[in-house]
Amino acid sequence: MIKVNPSDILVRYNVKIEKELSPEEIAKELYPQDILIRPIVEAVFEGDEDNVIDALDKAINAGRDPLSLIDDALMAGMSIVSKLYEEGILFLPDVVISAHAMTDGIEHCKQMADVFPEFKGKVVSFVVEGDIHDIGKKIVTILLRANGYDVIDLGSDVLATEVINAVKKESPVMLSGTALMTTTMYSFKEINNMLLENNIHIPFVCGGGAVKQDFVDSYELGIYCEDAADAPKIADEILKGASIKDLREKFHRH
Ligand code: B12
Repeated sequence: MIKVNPSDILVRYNVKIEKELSPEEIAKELYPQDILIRPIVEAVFEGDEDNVIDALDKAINAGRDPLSLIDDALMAGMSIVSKLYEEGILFLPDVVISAHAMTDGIEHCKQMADVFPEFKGKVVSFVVEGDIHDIGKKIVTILLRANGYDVIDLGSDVLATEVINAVKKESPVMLSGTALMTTTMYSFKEINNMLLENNIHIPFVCGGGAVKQDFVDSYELGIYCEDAADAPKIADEILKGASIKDLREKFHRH
């Protein structure tokens, strides 16, 4: 009987045995190298609230600014989750778990940040009717509060009439709206029209995943904004007297 050495066969036919990578292994490739940021990103990916808080504390104790950790670490973790979800590698329950861990982390960063005691002005923030995606709105709210604004946060899935009532009651310097879905963002137009019917002409800053500048440009009070960090900058410009036209000039992409 002929003796066959299996490894010779593999060499001869150049067989490459491929192993499918797990979501954790794929994510590891995407984690940042910074030794303080990496554990936060990893904990958000794993959806482990306790580890998120522990890792945030380590970074804060080492001198990192709690508010910049929202963008640099918590958002970075959620971006990896979003990417793998869109590629079909993760599923909705994974996203929910990570979103909760991220939300806890945002709250913790908010508590750890030095928030200004005096208010510069009021802002009303909300997520449109039918939409429960509230992570971006939470970031906008925290950054505005950290920059000295009194934010009336109406929450998510807010009816247009509730928004109008809050604006009438609070007289904010600006209205901040978030929509993450192409089906829900039309609420912005409805709110714009209701504000005009009530003769209210405040800047209505609109953002969130689904929203595009062309769309926001199509209604009178709209100012498009992609980055939460621009919200306090816009509010500061409004306090200096900038008009909606000025704000579009300054913050829209040309
Ligand atoms: C997390 C998530 C969820 C979580 C939400 C948890 C939560 N509490 O928010 C859960 C799992 C619950 C969820 C549910 C659903 N989701 Co979802 N979800 C996502 C996901 C993966 C990430 C969204 C997110 O949080 N991004 C991070 C935040 C920080 O981004 P952001 O809100 O855009 O905010 C940033 C900027 O836009 C800006 N910003 C936001 N608002 C404002 C406002 C102002 C004034 C300014 C200046 C800036 C600003 O600031 C932020 C940072 O700079 C996206 C995919 C994606 N890649 O976006 C899908 C996605 C948004 N979901 C989607 C869908 C379809 C759903 C469901 C219908 C799924 C289902 N079949 O049930 C439900 C919707 C339920 C509902 N009625 O709302 C779709 C929407 C498709 C579309 N274009 O219409 C997406 C795009 C996924 C996809 N590709 O299909 N989802």
